[in-house]
Amino acid sequence: MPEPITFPSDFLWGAATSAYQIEGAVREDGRTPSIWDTFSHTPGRTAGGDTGDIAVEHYHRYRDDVALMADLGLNAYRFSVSWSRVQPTGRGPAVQRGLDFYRRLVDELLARGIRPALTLYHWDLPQELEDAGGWPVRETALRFAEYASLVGEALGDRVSSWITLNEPWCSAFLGYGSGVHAPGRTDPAAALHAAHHLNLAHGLGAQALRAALPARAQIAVSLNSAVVRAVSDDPRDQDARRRIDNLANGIFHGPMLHGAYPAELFADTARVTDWSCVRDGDLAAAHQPLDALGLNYYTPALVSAAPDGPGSRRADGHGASDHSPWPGSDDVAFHQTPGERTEMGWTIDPTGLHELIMRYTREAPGLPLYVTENGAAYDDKPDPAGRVHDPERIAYLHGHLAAVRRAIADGADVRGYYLWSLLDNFEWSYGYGKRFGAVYVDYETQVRTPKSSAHWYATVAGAGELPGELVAD
Ligand code: GBH
Repeated sequence: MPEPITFPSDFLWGAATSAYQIEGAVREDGRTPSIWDTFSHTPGRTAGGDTGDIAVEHYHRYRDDVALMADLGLNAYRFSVSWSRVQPTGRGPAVQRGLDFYRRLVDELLARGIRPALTLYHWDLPQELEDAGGWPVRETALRFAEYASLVGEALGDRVSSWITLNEPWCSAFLGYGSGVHAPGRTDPAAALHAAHHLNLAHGLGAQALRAALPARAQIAVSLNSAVVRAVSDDPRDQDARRRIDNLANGIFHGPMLHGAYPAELFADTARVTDWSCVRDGDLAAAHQPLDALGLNYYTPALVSAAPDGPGSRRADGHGASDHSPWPGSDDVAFHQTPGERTEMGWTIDPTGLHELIMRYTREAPGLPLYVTENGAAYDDKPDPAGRVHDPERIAYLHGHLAAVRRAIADGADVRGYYLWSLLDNFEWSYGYGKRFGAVYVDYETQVRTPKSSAHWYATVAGAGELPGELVAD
């Protein structure tokens, strides 16, 4: 047997969720619709017309869910706040009942020794703000800063890890570019403007949090942080790689970490927008000191120059849309990375996670890193005895945690790992058909059953080490 792979003793072993994917209770205690309520209720937008109306009823079952986390030995939990639950119109004073829910949740976590990490924005913009223009308009960034300050004031005494935005790439480019996410718009210029205003929102939000929170609080952002590879060394393929990398990574980490967009981005997208939305001082505002960086990783991307010119792109794993989420990149083709895939069709490649962590170790020297999401969807089903065996997920987690440990050995400062996801939940445009949970949810009864991967993860978290080799369950 190879030696077990030991992690630092203060490593955080967590799981992650987001508000719209688990809470349900969408009309309770003053909550108003977000863009995801509107989108999921629009025919044809989600698989089977699924919505988050009920989801996994976490709003009412949060106590049991926290108890479940404690049973699994987790010492960290990343969740998001529903903006329209605490500030229904996206403006003005907070709704106490909304804030009280998160206060109760956090108190429950703290009582069980689980460290909360709070994400302010995981894609659920209050519909009223979308009606006023959404992320493509500047005002939304200012509203986000106000919201950040309300939540910071209310929960700063008990939450010490804060994340401004989750995966702004998805908000901008899936929401306003390909339209497979809410609000479902397909306007490449709007998508780029949304990206800029998300950068601004992050910076203004971080400033607002800094003012509202005690000094010990940690402020971070969770980026998609894609791993983009080219099919060959051919300069045309390398150029395609560089452009997609800038649209996936540099467009956000440039302003947030370095106070500047990648120089070539403006030229690469000149046919789409003149970038007049960028005003003096915006990049300085986006560039706020951070205490940590969150990386979400699922699968690498593989690109080439389109062999037959613009229009010959292939599907890139973001659901069916005739519209590209990559503005100005019609001459880039996306390829399937070879290898085994999960139920999402995403290739399993732990080397991508190692590569990503090492890249951000160079990009942001000295900044502690967290893997704020990583996980896999499989077609899980209970056996006749009611147990759920998911050896594929165990293998996925083992491979990716081993990659994290290799990165630590190579000098990366990774402080924790949040498995996506604690529970099976509403997988956005895929609805309830794709199960990412370590815990199985029966959507008829809402009964939770930890899968074998949950038991495996509990053992790993408890020991602080990975078995040296995978033993089939
Ligand atoms: C995350 O999004 C979300 O934060 C979470 O809410 C969601 O449930 C979870 O993942 C599972 O989907 O274009 O070739 O680079 C992940 C969205 C999926 C976007 C992988 C980038 C890479 C394919 N990401 N995708 S590529």
